[in-house]
Amino acid sequence: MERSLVLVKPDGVQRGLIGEVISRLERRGLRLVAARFVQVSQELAETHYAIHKGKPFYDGLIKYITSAPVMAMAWEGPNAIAAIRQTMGATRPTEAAPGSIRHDYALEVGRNLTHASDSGENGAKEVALWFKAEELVNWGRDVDRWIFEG
Ligand code: IDP
Ligand code: MG
Repeated sequence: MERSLVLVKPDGVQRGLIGEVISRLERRGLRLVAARFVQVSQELAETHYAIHKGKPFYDGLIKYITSAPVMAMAWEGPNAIAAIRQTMGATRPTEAAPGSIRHDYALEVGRNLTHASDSGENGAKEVALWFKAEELVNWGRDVDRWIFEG
């Protein structure tokens, strides 16, 4: 079972796409673990995007993610990392697969609506950065056995 941080970034929130993102992840069969609507601080933004520090788009990225509230969530499931990144689509919306969120709703890489963790290890790290342990809900659904093979 993998976990991923998912953010509906400020553009997604402003455009009323929180429900669309949640709906697509639910429909995929993923299980929600935690959710928090939050105005991102400069400090959290810099820690979250530390790997991109020094890149030409870094300052714009920090400005973007702190510009308005985001919907932060943790989702889990088998192959959650690959499944969620596929549902989001490639980083550049014009390279995102048809039917993915970034393909269907976005045009520019700097306004690409969502964040999803890129590995199981980073998923665990990012979920721990954005949520306290007591905010993570351990639960099961009756339908899990029809979605999760194991
Ligand atoms: P990801 O969100 O698909 O994992 P990353 O390469 O980790 O993509 O980049 C993080 C975020 O930084 C992207 O989602 C996008 O918002 C922004 N970004 C990445 N590359 C560029 C760029 O060339 N110009 C502007 N923003 C960028
Ligand atoms: Mg990334």
